[in-house]
Amino acid sequence: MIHLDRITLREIPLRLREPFRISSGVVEERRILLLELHDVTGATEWAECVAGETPNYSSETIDTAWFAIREWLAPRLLGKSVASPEAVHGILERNVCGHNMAKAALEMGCYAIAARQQNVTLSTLIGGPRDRVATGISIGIQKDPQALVERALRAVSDGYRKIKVKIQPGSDIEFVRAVRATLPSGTDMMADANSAYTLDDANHLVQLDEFGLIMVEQPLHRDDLVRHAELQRRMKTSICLDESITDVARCEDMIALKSGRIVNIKPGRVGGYTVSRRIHDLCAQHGVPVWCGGMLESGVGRAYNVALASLPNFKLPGDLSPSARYWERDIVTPEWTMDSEGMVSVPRRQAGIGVAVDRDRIDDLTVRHEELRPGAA
Ligand code: OSB
Ligand code: MG
Repeated sequence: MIHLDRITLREIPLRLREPFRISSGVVEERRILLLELHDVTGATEWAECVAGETPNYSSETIDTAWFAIREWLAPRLLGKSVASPEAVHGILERNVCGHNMAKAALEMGCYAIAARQQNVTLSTLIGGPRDRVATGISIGIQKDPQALVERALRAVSDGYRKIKVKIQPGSDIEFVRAVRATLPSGTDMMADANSAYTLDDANHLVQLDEFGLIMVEQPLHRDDLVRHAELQRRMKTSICLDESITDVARCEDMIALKSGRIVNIKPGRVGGYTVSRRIHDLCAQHGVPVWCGGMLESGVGRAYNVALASLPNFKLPGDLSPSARYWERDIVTPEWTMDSEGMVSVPRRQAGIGVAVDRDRIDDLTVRHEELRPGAA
């Protein structure tokens, strides 16, 4: 039983160690939205809303998420008894379109509260058997191929098991060619376009086939499942969908239409763990591998992604880089680390999200704060 009596929202700025550029924009400083959920039993847990600063990846931003949580979503949970975290998705979904990242933050927070109550870690609660998860890196668009090559070589020597490079028109074929020519042969590589192309670019994109990429992620617009299917027919390289897969039905459509062969699951994008697990199971039934994407989360959001990636059909390395790849200092203890084999350990000792959150540091960093209580909205 989950019965929340208080949810605290906070915004903290966290500067990235290096700017992260994708085809639709660049981020230098993340505005991290943290939630602290308080249950009447005394259980508390932290969650993170992964919405960005601007609506370039999805229509949500930290500010729309804050509003949606306060006005529409948190009031459905505060002061109410909910039988299990599995029930939360339906409660938040009813008559509220979209706002998946806002919904996910609350919903996943409820899973963590349930884990606390049962004195288990998140991964145990959701049935993830793995003790370590394989990790890849997502490298932003660089100024020239040489800069990208240097960055990718460093990542391989750090131990990353998959090298993903961001591409856009003008920074694509020659960039990938340079990296492929330099990395040890057999290194798993992929490219992510974040919807930068149209079907008119099909002949151009087919040039990627010569590099043996394990996949090309989201080449076309998020709504273009039919056009992705046409592109997939023309390309040897497997298409992986990210932005397009916002719920189970979109994933069923991808499979039926053959719009792609691999799915990037980001729990924030699909509204939380319940839908993530359904997509995971659906893909498993159809032999479609999935992997866990990232949204430049702090160590709090990372905990949820790592636990999710401990499920068995997460067959490919996730964008689950350790804390030091993003931040001078993370907000959790211990910080997330990766071993020389490119593996991140799934926490098994501490109940809930499995890492301690540095409250004093968060207090120092907080630039915006709001307490939500039952009946207040
Ligand atoms: O498309 O996967 C993406 C970051 C922000 C928005 C979209 C994406 C990304 C990443 C970052 O690739 C992955 C990470 O968190 O390391
Ligand atoms: Mg992506």
